[in-house]
Amino acid sequence: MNGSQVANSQSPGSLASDTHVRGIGDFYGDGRSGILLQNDAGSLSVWDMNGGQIVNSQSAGAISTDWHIRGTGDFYGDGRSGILLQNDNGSIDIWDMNGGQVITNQSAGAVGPDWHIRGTGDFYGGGRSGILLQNDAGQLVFWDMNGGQVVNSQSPGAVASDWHIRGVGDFYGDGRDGVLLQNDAGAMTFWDINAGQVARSQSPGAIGPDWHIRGTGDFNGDGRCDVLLQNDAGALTIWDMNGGTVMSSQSPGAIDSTWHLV
Ligand SMILES: [Ca+2]
Repeated sequence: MNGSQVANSQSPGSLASDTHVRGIGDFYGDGRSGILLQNDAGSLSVWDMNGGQIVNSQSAGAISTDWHIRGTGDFYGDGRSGILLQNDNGSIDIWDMNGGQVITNQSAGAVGPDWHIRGTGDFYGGGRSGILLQNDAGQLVFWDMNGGQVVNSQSPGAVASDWHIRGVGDFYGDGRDGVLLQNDAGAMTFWDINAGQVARSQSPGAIGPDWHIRGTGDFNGDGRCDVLLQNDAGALTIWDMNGGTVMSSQSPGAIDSTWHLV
C-alpha cells in the first residue's frame, strides 16, 4: 500500500484449506513482514515475504492442540518478531524466533481463566513488545516484557463492558504503541499509552453500525499508525491518523465477500 492506493498486488498462491494465517511479523529480521501459518495438525510454518513473493519458508515444528498462538512481537528487542503462545491452563510462553527456528522458549508464567490476552505492543517505549491483558471485569494491564520475563506491570484501570479493544498501534507517532477502543454505539477512542498509563485520549467520534474496524498499520509511512475500515458492502476505507484525529479518509476500493482480510 502507498497511503490508500493499492500500488502493487501480488499473489504468492493458494493455501490448503487446513492451513490458517496466525500472525504477521518480521520473523527473519530483514525489515520486511512475513507470515506465520498453522495447519490443523498443529504444524507451524514461517514465510519470509518480499512483497507478494515467498522468498523463504521454514517449518517451526508443531504444537499440541492445547497451545494457541495469541500474537507476535519483538519481545526480546532483537529486531525479529517472536511468537506469543498460551496453553488452555493459562500458561504463557514466549518464543524468540530466527525465521522458523525457535532460538529461545521462555515461560512468562500463567494467568487465571478470567484474564485474556488482547494485544501486543511496545507500551513502555523500550523497543520491546509487551502484552496487553484484560480480565472479565474490564481491568486492563500492560506487561513490559524482556523476553519471557515480566519486568513491569501497570494498570490504567478498567473500561466499561460496552467498550472493546480493537487494535494496537503507534497512533501518536511517539515511538510507543497505544490502544484503539470502540464502544457498542460505534464511538472510537485512541489512547496514547506511556508505561501502562493513558497519557492522552482522543476521540474522532463514532462510525455507523455497517462499518467495522479491520486492522491497524502505518499505510502512508508517516510514522503514525492508521486504521483500516470496511463496511458491510465490502468497501474499504483508510483513515490517516494523527492521534485521535482523522487527517484524511480515502478508499482503495472494495473487495467482494469471497475475500477476507487477515
Ligand atoms: Ca500513518
